[in-house]
Amino acid sequence: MDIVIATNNKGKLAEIKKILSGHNVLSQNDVGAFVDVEETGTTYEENAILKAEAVRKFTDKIIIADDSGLEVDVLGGEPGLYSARYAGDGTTPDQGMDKLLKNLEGYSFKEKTARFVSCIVAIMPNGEIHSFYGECEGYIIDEKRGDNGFGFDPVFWVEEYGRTFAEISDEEKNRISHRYRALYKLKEFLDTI
Ligand code: ITT
Repeated sequence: MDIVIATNNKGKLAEIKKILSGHNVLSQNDVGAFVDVEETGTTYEENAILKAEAVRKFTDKIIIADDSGLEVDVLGGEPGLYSARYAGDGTTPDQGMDKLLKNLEGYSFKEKTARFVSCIVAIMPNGEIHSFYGECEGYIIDEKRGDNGFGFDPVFWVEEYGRTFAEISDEEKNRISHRYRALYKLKEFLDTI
């Protein structure tokens, strides 16, 4: 099955390609969709739909988009929906992590529970929309560790491996991640059609 991924995030694209390896996965650029939508939605699902819809005029294949975020409990769920621009528009993931570590100063490790959340939306050629969710629980540590992955991976520590998402391999992350869990549900759905 041909599937087009609506994202400008290279780390995300690489992950999705690996997880959906049984399918022919194309990037939005592969179908000439050089778009970058404003994420004005008030939920992950709304934002994922905005991204997928923007690619729709370029292809009649299945389009999927991910909207995701990191929710930290003692920060009331922040940065959440605003994870990509936590330190302001146009800032780097490194700056986002610096802001997060600063806001979490003084909390103990055990208090810094957090989860990554992913909403994967698939828009089918007939316009039907299907949404799938995945979560992964962990803790925010007080320094950046590891070079793999992207975004907040260096500060997100998971009990399963006793390491951060940036210290484990792609294969290890793709066994437990929020995105894997949402994509697994998408894969099950695609198997039924
Ligand atoms: P697209 O919208 O083009 O897909 P984006 O990076 O802007 O790319 P989001 O709006 O969904 O994507 O923002 C999600 C942010 O949440 C992302 O930029 C990271 O900061 C963080 N994030 C989500 N999943 C992550 C993961 O697996 N590892 C690390 N950080 C992640």
